[in-house]
Amino acid sequence: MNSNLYSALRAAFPADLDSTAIETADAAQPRYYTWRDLERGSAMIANLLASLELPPASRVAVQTEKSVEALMLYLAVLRSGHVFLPLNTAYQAGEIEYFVGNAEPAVVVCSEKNFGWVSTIAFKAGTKHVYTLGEHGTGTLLDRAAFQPDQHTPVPRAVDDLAAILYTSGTTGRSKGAMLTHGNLLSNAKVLKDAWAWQPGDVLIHALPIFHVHGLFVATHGALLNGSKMIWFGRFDPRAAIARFAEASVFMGVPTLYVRMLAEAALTPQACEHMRLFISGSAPLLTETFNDWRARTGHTILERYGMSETVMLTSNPYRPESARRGGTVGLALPGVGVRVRDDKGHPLATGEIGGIEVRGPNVFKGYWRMPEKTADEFTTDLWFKTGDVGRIDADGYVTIVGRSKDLIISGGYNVYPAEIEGVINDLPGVAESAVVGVPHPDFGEAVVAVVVAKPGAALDGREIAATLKGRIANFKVPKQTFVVADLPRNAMGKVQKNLLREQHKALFAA
Ligand code: MCA
Ligand code: AMP
Repeated sequence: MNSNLYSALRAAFPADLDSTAIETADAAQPRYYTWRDLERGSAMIANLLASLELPPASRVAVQTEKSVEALMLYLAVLRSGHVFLPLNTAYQAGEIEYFVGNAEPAVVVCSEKNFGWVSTIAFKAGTKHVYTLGEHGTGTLLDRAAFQPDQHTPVPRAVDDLAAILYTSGTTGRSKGAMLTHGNLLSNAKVLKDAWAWQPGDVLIHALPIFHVHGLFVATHGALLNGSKMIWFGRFDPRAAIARFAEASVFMGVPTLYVRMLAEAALTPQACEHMRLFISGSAPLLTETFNDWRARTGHTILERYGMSETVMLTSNPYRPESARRGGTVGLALPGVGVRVRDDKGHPLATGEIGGIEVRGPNVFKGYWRMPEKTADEFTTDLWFKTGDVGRIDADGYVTIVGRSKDLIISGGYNVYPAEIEGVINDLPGVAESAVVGVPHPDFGEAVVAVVVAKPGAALDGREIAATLKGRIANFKVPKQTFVVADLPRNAMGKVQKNLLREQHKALFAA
């Protein structure tokens, strides 16, 4: 049986292939892509990939601006049976060097402006093919694909075959590539189609980046598997998004998007009249935002919970709307097991707080070329340890109360303090550092660094941040950097990050 995810998505395309699948929203002149365009465009790229005669399951690493053509490239990689490796556009050379070195992609696709440095890194790592893809469909990828036939039969794939690798840092150290299979992605997309009651005529406003689970899988699979049109924003603009609510029915966002839309006077019940469903995830939605949204629009945001390793694992109910509980991430999705255990692996009673664990067809296959790390993250009875801490109440609602992993989530992007501390500690004159997350009215949490200078060295917080900008993705750069005489430590000598968080908690108070 062919379990290629593309085949399942293709089977859901509407009968009228000349109807609009995607309308772009941020340029003055919208562009319209039909379902046939998606089918033909992805076929041509898939044929280009086939012409390269790559070994099966080759990695195709992609760091490009958001565009419909970039989505076609994703679909083409699925069709061709290779493995899609999306990379955040904010990543700098050092980060890309690590991902490319680790994943050894056969093909790298980058934006035209980055071709010089990305191709240098890729060729050094042994990649044979580097193409460019610009925001408006320019670049060598489509130039070459233009000569390819526009018919392509998806390569048969088994449920367990890899479809994508998503890099995520997990608990410690360098990023690990979470290997997701065609079966993981399709089972989750089908479960969400039912759970969120996707229906004929639904239109999705797509305003998230397409290099992470939320925008790439949850949003696009949802629309494609329902044959639903997408209104496609390359960049999120709160006012422009609200202006399109009148033609749409579903919106998905990280909490920051909701906070930014709440600041717009145009957000009224009338503006939302046509909308059916607002979904939030990737970071905790403050109860305040949940309540404000209901008061302003009459709609109750449906919050769900997911991870790169597990796609979606819980969701608040679709119906009745009154069953969507603010501050909770809802119930385990059908077919997904969610449990809470203490740190010795003992089961906990209802309502008790412990580590959240998950199993099901959504759970990834393991970390790319890291069998020991993979084994560490699973229990002996093969449940995946999420690193999130929470409780499950008597009705099955899951509440996340914290994280055992040292992770900051800023505007929906994950930042691992250990990684930032490592980069800061390597700067001249730095003795040591501690990186923490503190509340931020826009990003939810903001990255703050506290740095100790070596004896005799003079350091400046702003200069440190400026240096970091060239080395790590912008969203990881501390919004504030303090230089201090020493870090607070406990009797064991461990840095007391809780004291730093407490000390700086009002830094960005609204
Ligand atoms: C941009 N900046 C940020 C962030 N985004 N800083 C911290 N956190 C961020 N998330 C930087 C910019 O580089 C800039 O720096 C400054 O902050 C202000 O930028 P601004 O123009 O406000 O940013 P923006 O371009 O409007 O982007 C904000 C954003 C974006 C729209 C909220 O971050 C975003 O699209 N977030 C969504 C992320 C996402 O899709 N996550 C899903 C992960 P400077 O001024 O120095 O240049 S998937 C996942 O988590 C799981 C599986 C799940 O459950 O979904
Ligand atoms: P990622 O590594 O990008 O897959 O991020 C996964 C992490 O995001 C999870 O382990 C959670 O800590 C967090 N997360 C996702 N959705 C939610 C949510 N609705 N509420 C709180 N945290 C969330």
